[in-house]
Amino acid sequence: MIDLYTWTTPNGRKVSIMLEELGVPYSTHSIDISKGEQFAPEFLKIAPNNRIPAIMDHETGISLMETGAIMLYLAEKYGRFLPEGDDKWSAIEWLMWQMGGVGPMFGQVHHFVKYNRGQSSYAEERYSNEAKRLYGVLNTRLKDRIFIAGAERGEYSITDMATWPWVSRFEWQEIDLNDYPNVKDWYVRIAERPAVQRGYQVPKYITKVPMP
Ligand SMILES: N[C@@H](CCC(=O)N[C@@H](CS)C(=O)NCC(=O)O)C(=O)O
Repeated sequence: MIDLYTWTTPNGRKVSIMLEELGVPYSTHSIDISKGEQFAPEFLKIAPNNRIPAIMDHETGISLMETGAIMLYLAEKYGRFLPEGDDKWSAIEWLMWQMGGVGPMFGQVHHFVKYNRGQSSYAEERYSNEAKRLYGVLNTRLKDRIFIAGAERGEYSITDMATWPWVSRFEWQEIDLNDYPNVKDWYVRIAERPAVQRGYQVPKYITKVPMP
């Protein structure tokens, strides 16, 4: 059994969506980051960076923080959602793009544009422009593909599951998905998956999956 420590955020949803896609049993533990629960000593034992999500796999005794590591671990353990051969590397390449680009930059847009508008016009402009650039990169990547990585037109992988929850906050980012039609099609394709709908509502229901 896997214990998932999470909250209703893009990083948390990456892992709950993957666990739902895998269809494996897991127990959810809410870590309410608005109440500072990410700093509790018990949580820090498995998540020393005091960020959600984290997992504890009681079958193997392995605990992990950092969504990139968690998703690669689950993909290897269950033999799913990571393409084989050379395509594995394009999946990892774009997973790292998400981890190093989309997550941190979109996160800053949420911080400065959604929650602290007016505090720093430089930061608002800098991170909004960076987010738009990243949407453009993804739109180009999806020009002839239905998923981000994988053979031919692509195959659904951890790379999509890692990126999609950040795009699901397009309204917070003041992004009109009609400006990025390939991203919009990809977003809707994934949003319609039942496992994604379920994983989005972990650890609790906040809103419906946003649709453009
Ligand atoms: N690189 C980390 C980022 C995790 C992260 O930033 N999580 C946020 C929620 S999306 C968090 O726990 N924030 C708590 C805080 O800022 O104190 C990962 O991919 O797991």
